[in-house]
This record gives sequence, C-alpha cells and structure tokens, in this order.
Amino acid sequence: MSDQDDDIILSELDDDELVQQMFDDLYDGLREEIEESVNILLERNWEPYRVLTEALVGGMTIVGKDFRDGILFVPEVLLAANAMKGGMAILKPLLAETGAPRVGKMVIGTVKGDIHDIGKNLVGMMMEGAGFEVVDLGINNSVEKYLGALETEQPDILGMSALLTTTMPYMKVVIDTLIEQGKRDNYVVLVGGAPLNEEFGRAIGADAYCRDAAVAVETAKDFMARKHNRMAAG
Ligand code: B1M
Repeated sequence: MSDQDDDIILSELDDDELVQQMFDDLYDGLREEIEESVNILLERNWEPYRVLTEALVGGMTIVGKDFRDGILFVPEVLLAANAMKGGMAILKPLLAETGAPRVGKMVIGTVKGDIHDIGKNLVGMMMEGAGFEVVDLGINNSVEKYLGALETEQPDILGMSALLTTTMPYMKVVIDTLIEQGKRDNYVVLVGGAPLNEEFGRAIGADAYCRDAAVAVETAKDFMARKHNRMAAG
C-alpha cells in the first residue's frame, strides 16, 4: 500500500469519493478496505442492493474491462474477486432479511469447466432475499451433479451460470439430458452469465435468460406465480 493510500480515511470521504475509492480498492484487491467501505455506506443508510450494484458490481466491471484488455491478470483478478466476496458477505444477511415467506426452491450452479462464481453467488443471495430457498451446487458442475441435486432437492427452479463462451454450450447438455429422461417439464430452467443472451437461452431450450440477479428474481417470481395460478385453477 502506498503512503498516499495510508493517508486516506475512508469515513471522511463523501459518498461519491468513497465509491470511487472502492473501485480503486477493489481493483487493488484490498478486502479489508472494501469491507470497511461497505459498512460505512450501510451506516449512511444506503440500501444493501445499492451498495452491491453501484459500488461492488460497478468496481468489478472496471476490473473485467482491464482483464479483457490484458492490463490485469488472473492473480490480480482473484484478489479483486476475494475483495468483492468480502463485501458480499456483509451484504448477504441484509439482502436475505426481508422476512418474505418461502416462495419456491432453486438449485443453482456454475456449469462444468467454469469456475466463475461471483455472479451465481449474487443471484443466490438475491433469490434468498426474495424468499426462495436456494441450494448452491458451487462451480464446475457436471450433468450428473445437476441431475442428482434435482432428484434429491426437488426444486421448482434449476439455475445455471456460465461466464465463458466455451462453457455456455454445456447448459444445453444438461437441458437435453433432462429432455431425454422425460424430466424437463418438472423444472423451470433459468440461465445467466455475461456471454449469454436471450436468443441463446431460447436456442438451448431454457425457460428464460436472466440478464442480472434482479431479473433472475423477477423471472423466478413470475414463474412461481404462474405455477400457483395453474394449481389453483385445478
Ligand atoms: Co474470468 N473471464 N477467466 N476469471 N472473469 C471473464 C468471464 C472474461 C469475460 C474476462 C475478459 O476477457 N474480459 C473472460 C471470458 C471470455 C469469454 O469466454 N468470452 C474470462 C476468462 C477468459 C477467464 C480465464 C479463461 C482466464 C485464463 O485463465 N486465461 C479463466 C477461466 C477459468 C475457468 O472458469 N475455467 C478465468 C478466471 C477468472 C478468475 C478465477 C481469475 C476470476 C473468477 C473468480 C470467481 O468467480 N470466484 C475471473 C473473473 C473475476 C472474471 C471477470 C473479470 C468478472 C466476472 C464477475 O465476477 N463479474 C470477467 C469479466 C466480466 O465479466 N466483465 C471474466 C461480476 C458478476 C457480478 O457478474 O458474473 O456476469 P456476472 O453475473 C451477473 C449476470 O451475468 C447474471 O447475474 C449476475 C449478477 O447480476 N448471472 C446470472 C450470472 N449467472 C447467472 C445465473 C442465473 C441468472 C443470472 O441463473 C438463474
């Protein structure tokens, strides 16, 4: 850490300056500073969701661009991811604190060959906050792992995440296997991840592509409402 950084007292920065500083701290992988800043914003009555989207996701977007352009490399990005997780850990209980009744159950995991988990974790957190029970399978999930969890957990929704163009086709492997086994209609399948889009979601036979965690929650709620309406109609 430079002398200049030593001099910065996070609590003395105004909101805009603090968010800019968080972008820098995330970039530099400074977990403790990120945790402190998250707490400061919460003390200033920022909604947890706003802290998440404006400060943490905003900062990670900058990291992503410089990773893409070869300015940052894997070790630095891992540190940034670790700092982001520190902030997310503080927000998680707050996002889940809505006291909403359980509206449904989701099994979610990142697909085989893919170890990106920040986006998936965010979706899981937001779904829990909206009253869903979430079973997180972690990263690098094979079709067998997904199917085993569906069998054991009997969720309403299967969520799959992929961040690489090379791993996103694996979602189709999972959906095709569900079709082969006659189980496809037992679950709502939602997919997401930066390289995906709606067209891809349709092409692989998912029920919906979710651009971000907020859309995932809204989409999941819509499907649950439809399911309950169908059940009520007999
Ligand atoms: Co990787 N990586 N990475 N990486 N990484 C990307 C994805 C990349 C776009 C960077 C770049 O080049 N700009 C690029 C992919 C290029 C491509 O395929 N087109 C890339 C690459 C190439 C790689 C490696 C191959 C690098 C290498 O080794 N040479 C390698 C692959 C390892 C592997 O998986 N096998 C690799 C490794 C890593 C790290 C380990 C260093 C680290 C991951 C740490 C971790 O996750 N624990 C990492 C990171 C952090 C990134 C970037 C910088 C950030 C991803 C992230 O966390 N974003 C990323 C660049 C980028 O995306 N801009 C990049 C923040 C997160 C909140 O957003 O994940 O999009 P996101 O999630 C969103 C939505 O997409 C959606 O909601 C979330 C929240 O709003 N969503 C869902 C996601 N999943 C969902 C599931 C749903 C619904 C919505 O289900 C219902």
